[in-house]
Amino acid sequence: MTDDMPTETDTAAGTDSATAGGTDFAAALAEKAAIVNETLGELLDSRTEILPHLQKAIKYTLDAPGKRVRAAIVLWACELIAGEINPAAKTAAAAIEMVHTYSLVHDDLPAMDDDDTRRGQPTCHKAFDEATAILTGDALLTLAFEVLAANVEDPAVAVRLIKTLAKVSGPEGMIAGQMADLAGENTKATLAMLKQIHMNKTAKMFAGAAAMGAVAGGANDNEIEHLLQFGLKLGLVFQIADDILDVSGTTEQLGKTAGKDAVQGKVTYPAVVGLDESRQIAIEMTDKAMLALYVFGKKANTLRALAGALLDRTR
Ligand code: GRG
Repeated sequence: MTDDMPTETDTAAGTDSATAGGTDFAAALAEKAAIVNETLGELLDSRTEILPHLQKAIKYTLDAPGKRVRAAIVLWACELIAGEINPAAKTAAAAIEMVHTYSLVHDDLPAMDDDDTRRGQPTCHKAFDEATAILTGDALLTLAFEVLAANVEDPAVAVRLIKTLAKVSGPEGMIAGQMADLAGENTKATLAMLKQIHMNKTAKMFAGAAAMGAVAGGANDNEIEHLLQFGLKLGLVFQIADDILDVSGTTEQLGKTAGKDAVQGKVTYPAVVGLDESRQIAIEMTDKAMLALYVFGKKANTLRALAGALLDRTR
């Protein structure tokens, strides 16, 4: 669906991407991030048997200033469907943030991307040690599924959320993308390979976030499918922007080491098609993301603003 479902009048055409729906996007994201942070704090504080050293490392990584984009998408998608954020959406948002944070902790390890800086502070294995960082990632990953099972009231909703998160983050999702990303280093990649890596490594988590919010909000299958497609396209925009920022941004601005992709011979959009073409593809993908929202009309303006903001992001 979606790719063949245009008509400009159905989309956000003419909407100012940064202020769609009268929304100041940065403020809207900050508001959602605050809800996510509060939920993460409550969920962690109620786990009293985590050993202090592990608890410290988990808090160190989770409390660092991540953007909380995936978690915010869960909340926005729920709001779109249900008209409000419910407890299941808050738990789902916290769970996807935990899985995302685990992936960053493991990605930064010497065996993977070997990085010293993340979210503007020393990476977990630098601040603690490698074993602690491995266990911190493991703890975040397992805790995410535990909180979904334990804290989402309706068992049918809980199972659907667990299934979705496992699917998009697992061996047919983010882990597949990470594997292909590592295997692709210093090889001559085609555009098709690049798309496949970005789809798995990044876009599926965005799709999962949108679908989880929809499920938490009680969406029907058609609504879930449209939000899933929106998330996939949005995730691709996010990753292309990330590739571009790695070339054009600074370490201070990004909170992680800039310029690493070229040094490591990563398969990125700028490496495969150049900067100008990368930007063009990101713009086209943003349009496709917005088109997937046409069924929701003006109610989806915040998500449209998100797509515009991610295209133009600077961190
Ligand atoms: C280790 C299984 C495993 C997977 C790692 C997420 C990932 C896969 C690797 C991190 C490196 C990278 C460039 C991933 C692509 C996705 C991405 C741009 C992650 C960074 O997400 P942001 O910018 O980070 O949302 P914050 O810190 O804001 O949460």
